Amino acid sequence: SRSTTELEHAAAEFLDVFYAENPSAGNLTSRSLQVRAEIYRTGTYRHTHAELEFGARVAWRNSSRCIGRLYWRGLRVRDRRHVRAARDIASECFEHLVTATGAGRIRPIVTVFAPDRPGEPGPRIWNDQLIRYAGHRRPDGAIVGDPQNRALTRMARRLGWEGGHGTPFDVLPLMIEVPGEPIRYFDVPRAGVLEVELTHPDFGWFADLGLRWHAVPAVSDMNLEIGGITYPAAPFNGWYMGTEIGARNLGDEDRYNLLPQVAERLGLDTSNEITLWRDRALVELNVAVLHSFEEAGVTITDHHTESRRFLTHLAKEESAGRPCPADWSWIVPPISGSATPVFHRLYEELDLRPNYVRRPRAFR
Ligand code: HEM
Ligand code: NRG
Repeated sequence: SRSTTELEHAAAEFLDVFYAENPSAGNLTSRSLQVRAEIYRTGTYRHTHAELEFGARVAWRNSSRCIGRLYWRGLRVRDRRHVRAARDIASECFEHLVTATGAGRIRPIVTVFAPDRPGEPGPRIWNDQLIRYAGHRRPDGAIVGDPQNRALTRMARRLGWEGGHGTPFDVLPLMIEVPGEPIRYFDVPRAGVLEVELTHPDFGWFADLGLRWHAVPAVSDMNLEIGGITYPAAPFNGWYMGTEIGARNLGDEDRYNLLPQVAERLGLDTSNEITLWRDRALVELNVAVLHSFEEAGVTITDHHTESRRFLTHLAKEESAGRPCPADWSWIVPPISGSATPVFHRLYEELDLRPNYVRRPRAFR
């Protein structure tokens, strides 16, 4: 059938890359024949552990929106394809968080659960990250918490979740769908959620804002695609770049929207744009994030360092004779873009495989 032919092509293309980059792995021809036979017989094929590990790493290498790719070879791959029950998937996700957190020395990890097979979809995690803060709607219509997670919060409530204390930083439960079963939710144990309380090196009042953020960003709503096989549950994490928290999560108007409050505490004139109060508040928020993570001994990177590392990565990929696709609009940091070297050049835009591919939201 057409889809079998497409799978054969995608598998062949992946195996070519795998054997080209792993000369000691053995013989391309015999593995290719074996895979083709397996596809004829079963409509799919099973990656070896080495193929899965390499595929997950190259998927990171090919993630054109990621500035953090210099260390792609260091990704730790947890092969959990055999784990099927929702409760066990949840436990593995929690163990992923604990291991990745490493008491603050964060390690990049991906946990790979069962792939989609013909007539037998794999499991799905509904949360877009393993750790997400609830967005509660107050009676007066205001949102307490992260407005971005309103729909996810509603979803959790609909499933029967009664947790949360109505604070701005209530961690949502993990929602897991195993095909053929109703979706279930599982509270994330405290041990899996390291958080950093935000203080500012120069302003004592900053702590009174009561801000915090979690240490580990663990993206869980992207399909890992390797050689034509789709792994719908493959949560991955690295560490944060400060701007993700300080500029976007805390600063965006449709997120925590903190610029007006911070500007007011700084004593800035917010009645006139030419005072650049937004920009000054943004910088101080970002100083607070980097300072607080550093003090707490939690791995984080700043956008200047990370931009330079990314250019090192580009140079390394070039000398390896590989294209390195990058999306300028995601690579350039959301503050001080032109003060970083990644701003001053253009990039190849290619949609390569293996890759992590965002899947459309299943709920609203
Ligand atoms: C996106 C940094 C590790 C895959 C991003 C973004 C940043 C970033 C700043 C843009 C996010 C945004 O604007 O919302 C880093 C850093 C890492 C790291 C500092 C430290 C090790 C990883 C790992 C993977 C990965 C381990 C996968 C194995 C991706 C993908 C995106 C992305 C797929 C695009 C996400 C999307 O489309 O929403 N990364 N990253 N990154 N990163 Fe990384
Ligand atoms: N901006 C999102 C996280 C997206 C991915 N960023 C990373 N990935 N650093 C946020 O939560 O702010 N990573 O795998 O490290």
